[in-house]
Amino acid sequence: MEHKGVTIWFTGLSGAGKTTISKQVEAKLREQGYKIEVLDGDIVRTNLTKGLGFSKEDRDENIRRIGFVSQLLTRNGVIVIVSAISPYRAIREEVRAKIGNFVEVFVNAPLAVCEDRDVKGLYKKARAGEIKMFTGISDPYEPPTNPEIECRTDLEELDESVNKVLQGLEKLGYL
Ligand code: GGZ
Repeated sequence: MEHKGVTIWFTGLSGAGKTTISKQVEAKLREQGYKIEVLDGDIVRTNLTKGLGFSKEDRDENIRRIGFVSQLLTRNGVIVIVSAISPYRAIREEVRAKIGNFVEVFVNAPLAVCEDRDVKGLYKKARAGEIKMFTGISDPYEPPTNPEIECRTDLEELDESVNKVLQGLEKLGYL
């Protein structure tokens, strides 16, 4: 029998660890033979949502398109891993309602920690005003009120966060 599809939606600030955790989750699930697709904001913005910027309107459009593709894949039994800041609660809820089999993972690290990591140097640029509308600095981030899973990447090891996601999926009946 075909496996039940699900969208695992990682939301959180830039540098919180969404991509890092999702890559590990992807690898573990692939090892176990699941069909997986990954939609990472960073990459999707070079094709599916190319040309969109970071205004509220454009971010919502970005999320809507990612959500649409996730919906198609999910209903065909794929495990979809989305990794996008997705800063607005309302659009996350809209996408959740459309997809149905939806697991929200809040990748939570305090802004100060993300800024301190500054892996890509974007926070520095945002502070200098070189990047406008940067999430957490000059643009809002609305944390989930009731995520299925929360990873505190400032307090947990990567393995712990990854296990939390896998165990959460199992508990919810998706694995
Ligand atoms: C936030 C920005 C911005 C602004 C460029 N605000 O951590 P990254 O670098 O590699 O991933 C971030 C990515 C954000 O794209 P998303 O599709 O995830 O955003 S959203 O869900 O809000 O549509 C970041 C980089 O692009 N980036 N400018 N102004 N992040």
